[in-house]
Amino acid sequence: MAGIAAVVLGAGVGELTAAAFAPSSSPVTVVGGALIDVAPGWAKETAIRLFGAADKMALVVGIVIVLLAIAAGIGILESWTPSIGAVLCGALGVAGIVAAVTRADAGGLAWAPSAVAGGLAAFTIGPLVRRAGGAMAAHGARTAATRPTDDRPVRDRPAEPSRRRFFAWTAATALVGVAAAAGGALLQTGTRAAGAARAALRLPTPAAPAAPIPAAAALHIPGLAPLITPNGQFYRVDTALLVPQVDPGSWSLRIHGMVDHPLTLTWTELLALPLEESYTTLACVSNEVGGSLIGTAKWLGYPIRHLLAQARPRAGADMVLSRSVDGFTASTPLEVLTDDRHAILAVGMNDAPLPMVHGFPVRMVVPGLYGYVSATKWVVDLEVTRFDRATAYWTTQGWAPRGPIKLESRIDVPRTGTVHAGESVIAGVAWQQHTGVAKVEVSVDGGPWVAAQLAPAISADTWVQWHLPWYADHGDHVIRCRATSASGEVQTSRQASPVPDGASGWPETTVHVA
Ligand SMILES: Nc1nc2c(c(=O)[nH]1)N[C@H]1C(S)=C(S)[C@@H](COP(=O)(O)O)O[C@H]1N2
Ligand SMILES: [Mo]
Repeated sequence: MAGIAAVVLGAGVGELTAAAFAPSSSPVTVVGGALIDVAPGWAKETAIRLFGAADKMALVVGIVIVLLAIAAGIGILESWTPSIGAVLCGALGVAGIVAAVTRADAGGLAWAPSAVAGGLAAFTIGPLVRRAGGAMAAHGARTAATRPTDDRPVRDRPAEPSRRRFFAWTAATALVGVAAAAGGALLQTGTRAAGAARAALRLPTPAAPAAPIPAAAALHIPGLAPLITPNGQFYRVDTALLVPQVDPGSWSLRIHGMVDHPLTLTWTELLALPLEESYTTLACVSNEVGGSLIGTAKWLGYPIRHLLAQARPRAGADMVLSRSVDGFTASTPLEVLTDDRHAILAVGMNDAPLPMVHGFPVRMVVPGLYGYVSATKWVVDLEVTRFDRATAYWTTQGWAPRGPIKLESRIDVPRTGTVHAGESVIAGVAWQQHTGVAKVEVSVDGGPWVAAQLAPAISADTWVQWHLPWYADHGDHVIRCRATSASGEVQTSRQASPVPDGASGWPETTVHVA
């Protein structure tokens, strides 16, 4: 208990120190961030699959549990060998400092929170454990004193005050730690300039508004994913344990590397440019067949090709390495950013400023590529380079350096489970961004492929909805679907898992009709 109390005090005050002086360097956050970076790709995939959007919370809870277990162990060691506790707490602090200063967004005071945490725990653990020792010795004396030979009443022994004092000190120590951590959390939310700036932000009216969506594009079938994904429901995938807080006032984007005219763009300059609206469906390479790591939004932004034209890439360059404020990188083929598609620096998502978790104030959106090679959030740097010279974050983990989105489809209705017999409907979505979908077919119980009715697409850069009336007969049924792209490719039945370049295979739903 003494070990846990000392470490809780240190960690709590460390979190508070971070909130006040180095918001991106809280001890738990930097350790978590370092773990995310060193964890093998399969571990990250498993975490995303198991916990989904709660993966970060799960990691924090895991770190806290492991830390408390270590703290208890240190307390026990200290009771055997005095002073070893201080050394071990100091070592924990040093581990935190190393994690903090090696983070990409480490500031000058990055070392401070973990130094405070380790130092405080190291100073507290010895005295606390000695109190525990005193309490235990007194308890031992009391136990001995209750033997029949001792006829004094138990309450007269000096044991109780010393035990009670130990518990009081331990509880008080831990409580101060918890209060400090809570105060830190409050401070973090209260002083976030980025959040305040976002709340006050009015996006400029688009110079080129998106064409209206064809009325028939949205099918409004219960259970079918909405054509436009509301921001609050949009999937989130990133390596950021703490959502980066980028104040637009201090944001700038550097374009450099193999270019004739390196340039820097500020927030005010970006907002003054003629911004364009476009609908693009974003998809994650980790999306399993039938999975939900995909969504469509109306984005507001400025075409990256215009900025690259100004910077003038040199001959031989074939890639743009985009970098986020927290160090994440993505490798996007240069030709994709210079052709005429809506590859943009986005500032708006569905008529609102980008939500914090989706990259406020500026992110990239590139139709046709998976997010890990194109959709850098909190983007601050574009380096024009070559695929044989630079390697992006996920490519170092074994994912493909280029990630064109595979032709895919999904059955949303009916869900796996029980369906009522009679007139029914099969419906879903299909996508191959920047190529478009020409046909979706459905096969029930391995029977012939039947063409579904395809709703009009918003554009080739978005998913399309489809549906097929179905008379559901009693019994068990297997429903499959497959799409054909606008260029004539038929969605492959070959099942592939997401690593290294995206899942493939026909989606399948099994229903029991009753
Ligand atoms: N800075 C940063 N940007 C990032 C990532 C990240 O980890 N860090 N993940 C990418 C991946 S893998 C995907 S699929 C998309 C997801 O974007 P969303 O969270 O807005 O849906 O963001 C991309 N941009
Ligand atoms: Mo992703």
